[in-house]
Amino acid sequence: MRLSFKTDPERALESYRENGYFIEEGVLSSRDCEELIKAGMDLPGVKAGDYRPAMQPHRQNPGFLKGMCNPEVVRTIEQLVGGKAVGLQTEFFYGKPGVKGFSNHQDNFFVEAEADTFASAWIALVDVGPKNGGLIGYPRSHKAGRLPVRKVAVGTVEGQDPNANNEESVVPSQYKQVDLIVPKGSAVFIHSQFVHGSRMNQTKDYRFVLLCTYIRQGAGFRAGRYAQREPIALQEA
Ligand SMILES: O=C(O)CCC(=O)C(=O)O
Repeated sequence: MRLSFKTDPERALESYRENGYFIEEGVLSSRDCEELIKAGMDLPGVKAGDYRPAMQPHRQNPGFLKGMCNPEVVRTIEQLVGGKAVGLQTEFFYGKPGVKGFSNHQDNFFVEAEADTFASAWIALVDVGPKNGGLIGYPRSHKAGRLPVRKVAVGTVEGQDPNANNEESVVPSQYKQVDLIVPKGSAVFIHSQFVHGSRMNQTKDYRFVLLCTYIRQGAGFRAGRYAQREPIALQEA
């Protein structure tokens, strides 16, 4: 049987602490996924033809908080950050066919929190794997501390987050890349220092994902000019 926070939270937490990430299946129902996709497709930006990920979409439609405040996600996140959590950011990814992925990065490069106070839940709203813009990760890389970055020559990519390809983490050679296979409705819990990126979507279908990030209540973080993070109370709208 697959390891799960639902049935064996201690071993699941151990696995997260060892690897820097954990895939929890069956977090959102198919209906929840469809509702979030519909909410994403109803945002004014995409209606005007802008397929860049929608940053903080809950500020336009509080319905996105249903994903962020999912009780199972919040319960798990509070184990990962070691106490009561607040949300910091929602981001809805369309993953338009052909769009280039994210360069390798540690989420904490952007957020500058204390390492163990900050974690993300990357929630797949469709099945996601290497062909359709899947995540790439480097198991145990969260133990390497804050890694240096180098500039990448790609710059802004149409249909992608404007900060996705400005720089990339320099990953020490002992960490080996793996592709994460994430069924629809599953959450990938990501440690603040876990190096990850994503592949190009080579299919004809959109790759819908809701990314939610969280921090231990009271811990420091960088608001950021683009994301403009501020604490979000974790009560369902
Ligand atoms: O969904 C993706 O393509 C990658 C997103 C990501 O890693 C991030 O926003 O931190």
